[in-house]
Amino acid sequence: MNARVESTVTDLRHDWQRGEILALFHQPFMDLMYRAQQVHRHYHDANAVQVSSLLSIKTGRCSEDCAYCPQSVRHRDADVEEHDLMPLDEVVAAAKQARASGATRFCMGAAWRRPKQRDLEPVLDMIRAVRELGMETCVTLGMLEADQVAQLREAGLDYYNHNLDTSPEFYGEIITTRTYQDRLDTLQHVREAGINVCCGGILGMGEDEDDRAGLLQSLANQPEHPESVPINMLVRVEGTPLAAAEELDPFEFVRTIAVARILMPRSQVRLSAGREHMSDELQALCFLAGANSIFYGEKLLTTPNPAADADRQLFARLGIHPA
Ligand code: SAM
Ligand code: DTB
Ligand code: SF4
Repeated sequence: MNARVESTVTDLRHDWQRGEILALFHQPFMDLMYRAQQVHRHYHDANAVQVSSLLSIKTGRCSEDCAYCPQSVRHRDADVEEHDLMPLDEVVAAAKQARASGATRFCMGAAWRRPKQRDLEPVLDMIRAVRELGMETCVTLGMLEADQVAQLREAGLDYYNHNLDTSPEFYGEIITTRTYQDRLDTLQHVREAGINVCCGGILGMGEDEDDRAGLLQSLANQPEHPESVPINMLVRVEGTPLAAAEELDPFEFVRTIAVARILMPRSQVRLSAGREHMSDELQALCFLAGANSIFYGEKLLTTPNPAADADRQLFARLGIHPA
């Protein structure tokens, strides 16, 4: 590797300017993919993809108004099977099934704005039980105070997922019930407690390229790069305000993954929601751009995901091994 390439792949920067990020987006596709691959191969096994599995442990009736989400209490026309917090034995059974199908991390999501103490306690038991199965644990429970984060840490939580979703400028078009700063505050509590941060966003919500660059800028310029960066393609759910959002050019999606890889070289970049509507070829381009993690299993939280069998076949065809 020549000296110039070496210096561009080894920098871990937290001072990215919007213009620099846009310049990456505007490179010819082949040049961008080449650079992303160089960075990717410097830090990661290019043929390994981490697999996580998701379970919605509490579904629906959330008091936030996220325009993309079928679980908001405001989106009554969205058809989700609402349920209160699941019993521990059902969660453990789902985690065992996920482990048997090859998942190494089990992510539990709850449709809360912020958990109450009586909500949190049973979740702590779930974290302990899933860890005992030898799996990594991740939860996404909404906003948290520092003392709640301490309890999660005590229970042995590995990752906390809390997304910035989009750029600071576009955010107000999508959510009005909490601010960008609220999210940054929760992320700070999580990071300060030493829990790995899983933080990303959603594309295809009507944002423009400047917003996609702004999302990546906010992610990369945090004091530390999130260990895991989920990039979701909007799942357009009937009954939500974004049900008829215009489809994003798939190459823009791939470009965003490539730029995320360049900005956050060490992070796991997850090709997250939206794979159900992606061809195998598009997913392969996402892996080539530097995505190295997926959600495995036929359901995300409330919407479908490709069957584990289909993913195993895709991995086999691409010579990818699960990590
Ligand atoms: N209530 C918690 C929160 O918002 O932090 C946790 C659960 S919430 C459903 C987790 C993430 O799922 C959201 O931050 C959002 O990025 C993603 N998400 C929700 N609905 C989606 C959709 N229709 N398409 C793509 N991603 C979605
Ligand atoms: C993330 O960024 N994507 C996942 C996970 N974190 C919790 C959730 C995707 C949800 C897609 C819509 C649904 O299934 O309800
Ligand atoms: Fe609630 Fe999370 Fe859905 Fe927003 S994304 S409405 S916070 S469950």
